[in-house]
Amino acid sequence: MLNFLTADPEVLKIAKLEIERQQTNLELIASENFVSLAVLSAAGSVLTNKYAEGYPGKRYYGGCEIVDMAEDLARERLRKLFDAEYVNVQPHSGSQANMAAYMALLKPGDTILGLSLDHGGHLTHGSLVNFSGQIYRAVPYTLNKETKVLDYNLIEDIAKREKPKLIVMGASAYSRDWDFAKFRQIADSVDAMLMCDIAHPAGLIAKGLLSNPLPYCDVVTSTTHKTLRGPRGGIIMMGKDRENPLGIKTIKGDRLKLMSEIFDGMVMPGIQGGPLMHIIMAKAVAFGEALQDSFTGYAKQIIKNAQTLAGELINYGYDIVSGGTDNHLMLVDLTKKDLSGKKVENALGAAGITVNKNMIPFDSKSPFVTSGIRIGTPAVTTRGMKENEMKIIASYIDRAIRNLDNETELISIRKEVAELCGKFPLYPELN
Ligand code: DSN
Repeated sequence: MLNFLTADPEVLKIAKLEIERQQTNLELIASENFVSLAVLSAAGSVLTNKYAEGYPGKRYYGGCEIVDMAEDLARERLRKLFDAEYVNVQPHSGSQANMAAYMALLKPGDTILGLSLDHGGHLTHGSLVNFSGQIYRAVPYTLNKETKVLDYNLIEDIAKREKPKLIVMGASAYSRDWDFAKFRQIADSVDAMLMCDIAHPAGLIAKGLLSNPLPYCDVVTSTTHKTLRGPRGGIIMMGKDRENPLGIKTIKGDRLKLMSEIFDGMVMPGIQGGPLMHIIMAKAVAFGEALQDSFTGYAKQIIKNAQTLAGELINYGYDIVSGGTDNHLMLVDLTKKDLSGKKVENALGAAGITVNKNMIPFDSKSPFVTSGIRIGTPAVTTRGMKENEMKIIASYIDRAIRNLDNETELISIRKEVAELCGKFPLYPELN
């Protein structure tokens, strides 16, 4: 693939450096993964050349017969993967999927309830620095102060007091499973619509390893590039058998058509123009991969790895928020160690271990400093690493944190990290 970049040495150099960085570092950012060469090829294909505003069979441009096949294939595979009734594969990102969902269901000024950003929520779940907190009246819910897990009584109290039009579930840094039925009950008790953003655990939910929100939600959004291991992008889905959330009376069979028109129309022309057809084809490839039985083994291993890593870190004396993990990630609370996430992120970076600093619930430090780091296992699991490697990684993390200011020790860990990575080759075809 890089052969084609030889005419542009400046870009070739950047591409080579990034391949090398990915190959030689331990990628523990919970929202990242390594796509297959097939996904990479589709994302780099000639479909990037095609304008295709509209939807299959109903485009504003000629010459869309072939890209229609790509989008139909992506839609069909995604429907199958989540047993969904309605899907839209055009959102360029998770944020745009969320924006389209909100704009389809809400009016400016309506109240939304979402998990607070500093308790693991996402910017688009009502943060004041994001459109979601500026266009809508956003009220946050938080985790329980003692247990650091979702507190359904608290959420119910907030919902009863604030009467939201939409309750948003989902998180970017929460390691426990969700009781979606309980949320539905809360939403019904205040006549609210219910949405879930499954960007992080989508691949685990698709394989039945975590609770599935589709039967309970009016709409479900996701990205495609985290545990789902596809290209960067967003999707919107609706499960089967729910009434339409806007309460418009339909006879059975019309619901899909109506909601498709509402959500499809809000994605394009509502907030987007031409879809990224190369990315949609790459999504089709990734959904095809996720449908295979082997993906179940991969998804199971992500969770086993996260649980092993969390257990090891606890043994080394670290606090894991909520005491452990049910999914692909964990939040390490550094308060007891009197360290900031920023300092630890930098030290681990110097040791060849990539993580991100992250607020912990009730954090006293700013988002630029933080009292925690977030660690995830999807990418290292893709490399083939298992429980044994998680134990080694935990020991590296502990050593690096105990030697934050010892450059020689950090460089020595970095060498060991590169050796470990060398045993689990990544993209050797690109060398
Ligand atoms: N930036 C993503 C994450 O890291 O979780 C969410 O958008």
